[in-house]
Amino acid sequence: MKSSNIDKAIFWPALAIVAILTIPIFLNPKQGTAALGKIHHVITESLGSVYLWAVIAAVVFLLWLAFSKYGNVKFGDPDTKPEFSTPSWLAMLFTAGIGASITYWCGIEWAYYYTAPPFGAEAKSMQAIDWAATYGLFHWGFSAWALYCLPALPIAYNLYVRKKPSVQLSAACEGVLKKGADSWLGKAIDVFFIFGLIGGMGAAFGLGLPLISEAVAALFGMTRSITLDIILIIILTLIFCISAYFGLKKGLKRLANMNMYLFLALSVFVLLAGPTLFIISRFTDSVGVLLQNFFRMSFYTDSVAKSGFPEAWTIFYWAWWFTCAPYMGIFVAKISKGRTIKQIILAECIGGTIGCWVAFAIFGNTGLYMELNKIVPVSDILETKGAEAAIISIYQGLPMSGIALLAISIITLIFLSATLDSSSYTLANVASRKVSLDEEPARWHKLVWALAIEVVAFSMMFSGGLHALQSVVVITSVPLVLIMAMSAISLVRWLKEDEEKNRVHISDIGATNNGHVERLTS
Ligand code: NM2
Repeated sequence: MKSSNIDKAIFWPALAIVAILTIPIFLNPKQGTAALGKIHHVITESLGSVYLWAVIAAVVFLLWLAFSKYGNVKFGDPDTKPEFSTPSWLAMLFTAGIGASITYWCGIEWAYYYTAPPFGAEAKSMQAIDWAATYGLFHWGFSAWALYCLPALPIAYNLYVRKKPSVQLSAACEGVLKKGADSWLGKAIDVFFIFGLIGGMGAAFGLGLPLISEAVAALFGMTRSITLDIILIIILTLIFCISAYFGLKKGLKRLANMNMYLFLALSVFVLLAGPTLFIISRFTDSVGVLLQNFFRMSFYTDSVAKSGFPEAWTIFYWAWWFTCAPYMGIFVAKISKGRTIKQIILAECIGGTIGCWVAFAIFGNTGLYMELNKIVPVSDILETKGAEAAIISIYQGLPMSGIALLAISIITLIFLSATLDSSSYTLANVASRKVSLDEEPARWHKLVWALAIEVVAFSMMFSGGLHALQSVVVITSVPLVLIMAMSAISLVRWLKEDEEKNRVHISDIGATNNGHVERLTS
């Protein structure tokens, strides 16, 4: 691909808003972050409820779609067989959507809720323990995966049923774009997609890097420093450049898959070496608390006591899943030829949830056990030394902690390089004109987006840490709430339109040709 293939109407505006977001932070970290915090506050104050309603709407919409007559609509011709076996398809779905951020949050999320619980509970009380062990399952459960799943459907429908060779988010919204994906509104959608993804992946970086840094420091008995952080960023960028310049894309993909097995092995190790019975019974308890309170948690705005919990956590998390959802949608669409709407919905919402729940149950409850039994003062470490040190202290409380620390550093490092590679690839594709599905974007173009992600991550790390990160994620997610709704409406329009054009009821076709909808006119 030559430089002339850059879509200037997408590339420059996207780069410009990333610069507008980060330059003030670099110029004046304190004031820059405070300004971001203000915007964040205004958004969550005024739009907080919108996020909560949007997520529930996504869950209800997908439930309806999966079990409606459209659930059997197949992505491809009636005789199209799925490209990948179901187990590897499920594994790919999970690996694509979950990266370094799970290695971070599954160990420590509970501690924030334990010390500052929701619903007016007293810090470190029995109720706080219940919420602490449960909220992680909520923020990484089926509501979150419903957001991930939503864009995959219109993108895949456009690709395999309408047979349009585009995976752009704007193309997935064409059903509601009067002037098509090439209109200014279409370009704006792609610009906002880029903006959101850089915020979402920047956040994964802003958390993952300090975690590796802390683990490496603990392994070698040093204290974590900016120099170590910078060395690690350089190593990561080098891995990225080597893979991009020497065409090691397949190698990196294989490495990312192996990484999942490594993470699985570490989970089994922690399950067995940690408090096995507590993990299982506390998880069981938490599932009960979640099912009992699902709607309460889903609609919790804390409108009178105003503890700030929903804004700081639930809305931040929904925003984060929103920012990464279209990227996930593109990937899922590409690997889901031959699957049905219902299969994708169930695979993501049930399969994805189970994957996250296993990690949260094992790592989170191990930390909680250490805290409650005074083996490691996790919450004190969180308060005095920060989240990374607290996560590492949990590993240090396990037998063979050196191996566990080495494993978590390698796992997070590989997660981050794979994320850098695949998100910069997607960003470069979206910011290019008429790239066919298999055409590779220019290496320099990928490098620009990889650097943009790193710069955003750096700005978060060296300004307000978690607060800056939450602000950036929330700010970058706003347009995506509307865009995701547009893509869902677009899908329903297409489904109805195509059903009419066939002049046959889809469920009637379902009996004869496996639910595939064929457009007579395309
Ligand atoms: N989510 C899952 O690399 C990553 O971990 C990004 C973050 C949306 C919270 C995904």
